[in-house]
Amino acid sequence: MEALRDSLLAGDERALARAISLVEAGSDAGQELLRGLRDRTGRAAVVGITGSPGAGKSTLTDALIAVLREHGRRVGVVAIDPTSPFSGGAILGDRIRMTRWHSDPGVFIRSMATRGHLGGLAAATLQVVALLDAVGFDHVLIETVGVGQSEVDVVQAADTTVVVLTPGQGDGVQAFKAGIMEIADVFCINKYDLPGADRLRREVAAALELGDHDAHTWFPPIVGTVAAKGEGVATLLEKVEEHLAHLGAEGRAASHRRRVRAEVTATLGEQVRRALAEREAEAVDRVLSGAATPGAVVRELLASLAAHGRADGHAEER
Ligand SMILES: Nc1nc2c(ncn2[C@@H]2O[C@H](COP(=O)(O)OP(=O)(O)OP(=O)(O)O)[C@@H](O)[C@H]2O)c(=O)[nH]1
Ligand SMILES: [Mg+2]
Repeated sequence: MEALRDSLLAGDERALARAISLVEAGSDAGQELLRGLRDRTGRAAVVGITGSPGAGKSTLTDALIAVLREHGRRVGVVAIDPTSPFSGGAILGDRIRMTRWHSDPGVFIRSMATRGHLGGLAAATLQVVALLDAVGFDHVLIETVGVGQSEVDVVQAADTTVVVLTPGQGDGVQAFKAGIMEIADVFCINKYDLPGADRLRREVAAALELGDHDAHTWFPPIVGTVAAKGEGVATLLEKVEEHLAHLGAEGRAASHRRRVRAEVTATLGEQVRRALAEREAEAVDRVLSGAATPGAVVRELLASLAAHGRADGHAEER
């Protein structure tokens, strides 16, 4: 582990790939490695990129990497592989597009499968972000599908959340419904080459005007992009940087703390969920027969969690 840590901090890419696999799997070794690196986290700008399936998030991420590389920034990307039926075919496209960065040591891209994490996807994602942060990536981009569809809440994970909308899909209206207006720090209207883009921009602007804001609140800017051609992407990055500057050191520290809190909460949820899964039938039987209340069943569950000392949530796997 010591050797792995040293190689990691020396910028060894293979060591990074190995460390990420350990962390992603939720292994004890990975957890311990990350613990020893925690004091190095909180420096990267963590940017969430969210939007409906097919909105162009991956294309945009790729274009953002290009601009960030022009500025000499090191970029880590964590993409949650969508397994939804809407976007099942996109993964291959992502892989092909992203391979152009393979030979660039300043870029590290990790696609997270939605299965196979002992501690759950949300915790694993946040931990991979923390690792990329610790080893010195300047920006860490998280790509996930929209709020409510994803197991990973980008709002809790990111310093800055970019919401990607596209014209002609009723996306504008959907965004208002899904409460997306509240989570966006920056709006990106992608596929600006398609009809209806201007109208969507006006709709979003009008909706934003309705909210209350004063001189101190951040007013989310709206940026039009054609990600497929890289158009507008430099402006999008400028707006992201402006938001990061608006947060300042204090806001960034708060957001770093929120990220760790989300990690702990996700781990808690996963452990309780697993413990319950094991004893669910028994618990339901006892409530059904009147032998116990749901509250009592949960208290017993938590007591047994504590008694088994499953501090890492996967003692049963060892
Ligand atoms: N016309 C147009 N098409 C675009 C633009 N940006 C991306 N696309 C296309 O939109 C499709 C989906 O792009 P992706 O980047 O895979 O979208 P995504 O949001 O990552 O999709 P999922 O990860 O499956 O949710 C691809 O065929 C892209 O080529 C754009 O600015 N204009
Ligand atoms: Mg994608």
